[in-house]
Amino acid sequence: MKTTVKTICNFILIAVISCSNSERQGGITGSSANRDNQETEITYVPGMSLCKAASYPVGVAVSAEKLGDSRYAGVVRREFNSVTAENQMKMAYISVAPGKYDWERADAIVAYAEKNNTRVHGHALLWHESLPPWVENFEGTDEEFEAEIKTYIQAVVEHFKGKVASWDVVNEAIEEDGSWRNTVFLQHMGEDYVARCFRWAREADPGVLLFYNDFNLSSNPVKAQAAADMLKGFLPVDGVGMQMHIQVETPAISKIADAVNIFTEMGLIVHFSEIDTRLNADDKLTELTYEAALAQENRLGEIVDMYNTIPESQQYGITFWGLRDNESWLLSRYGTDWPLLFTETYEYKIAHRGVIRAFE
Ligand code: 9MR
Repeated sequence: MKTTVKTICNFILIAVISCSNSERQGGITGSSANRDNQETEITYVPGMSLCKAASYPVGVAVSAEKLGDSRYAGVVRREFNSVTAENQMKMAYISVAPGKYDWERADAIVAYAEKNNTRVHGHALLWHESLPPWVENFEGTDEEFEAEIKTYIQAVVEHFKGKVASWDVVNEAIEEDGSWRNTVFLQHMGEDYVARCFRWAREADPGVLLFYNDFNLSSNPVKAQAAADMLKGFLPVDGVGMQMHIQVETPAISKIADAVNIFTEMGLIVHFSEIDTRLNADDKLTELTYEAALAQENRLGEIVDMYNTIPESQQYGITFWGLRDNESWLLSRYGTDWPLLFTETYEYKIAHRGVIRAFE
C-alpha cells in the first residue's frame, strides 16, 4: 500500500515538473517530511528533480526502445537534461557494412532529445568491444582499414552534426598498466591512431566537443597518467570521460580527486560519463537493505560534492549508466546488485536524495 501511494506521488511530481529547460527552480515540499518519518526506507518521495537542482547537465544512458515507453520517458524527461545512447551509437549498431549505415535507433534518441531540449552525448565512435563483423575480421590492407575507419568516423560525426553536442571519440584504448590496449585499431593503424581519430572527427565537425573515455581512471593513477600523457600529445582534445563504474567504498574520494586534478590541470573538461555504484561486490546481499541503500546515498553525495569542486568551465556534467537497477549491465556481468537511482517500478531510491542534496 505504502509503495502504491509513493508511486502515485512520484507520478504527480513527474506530471508537474519536466526538465525541458535548464533553469534551476525551487523545490516542492515532501522530501524532508519523508526523510524524517521514514528513516529506514530505501525509497523516498523526491522534492526536486536532478536536472532542476544541478548547475551542470545530468544525464542517463538510454535506448530508443526504452524512450518509446511513456512511463520510462516521463522519468527521463523529468530528471535528466542529457542522454547518452547506452549502445545504439556504437559501431556494431550503426555500421552495417563499409559505407552502409543504420541510423534508425540513434536517430530516435536524437528525436527524443530535440523534442525535450535535452543534450545528446555521442558514445562512442571507436570501441574495440562493439564492432561489426567486417571490422573484426577485416581482410584488406592496413591502408584500406584506416581509410574505412576515417570514412566511418566522418560519416557518423557529419550525420549528427548540430544534433550531438559531444563524442567519445575513442573508448578504452589504454590497459591497466598504462600500455596501449592491443585492439584491432592498434594492430592496423599503429600507436598514434587515437590522435588521428580525433583529427578526423574534428575535421568533420569543428564545433562538436571531443572526449576520450575510459574506466578505472579514478582508481588507477598509472592509467590516468597514461591517458593524460596520450592526450597531451594531441591537444586540443576537449575533454575526458571518467566512466565511474565504482563501488560503494572504493576508490577513495581522495584518489578520485587526484585523478580529476590531472585532467583539470591540463585544461580538459571532465565528464563523469557512466556512473554506477556496486553495493554487492562481495555477493553477500540477496536484497537491498536500508544500510546498503544509505551507504549508496552517502557515496553518491560525496562523488557529487567532489565533482562540484571542478571549475565550472570544466564541468561537462555527470551521467548515470542507466535509470533503474534492473537494467544495469552490472547484473549480467557480476550478479545481484542495485547500482542506479531508481527501482524497477520507478520508485526513487534514497541514492537520488544523496545526489540532490549534494547539488543544493
Ligand atoms: O551498458 C552497456 C551494455 O548494455 C552493453 O552490452 C556493453 C557492450 O556493448 O556495453 C555496456 O556499456 C559499456 C560502455 O559502452 C563503455 N564502458 C563500459 C560499459 C559497461 O560495459
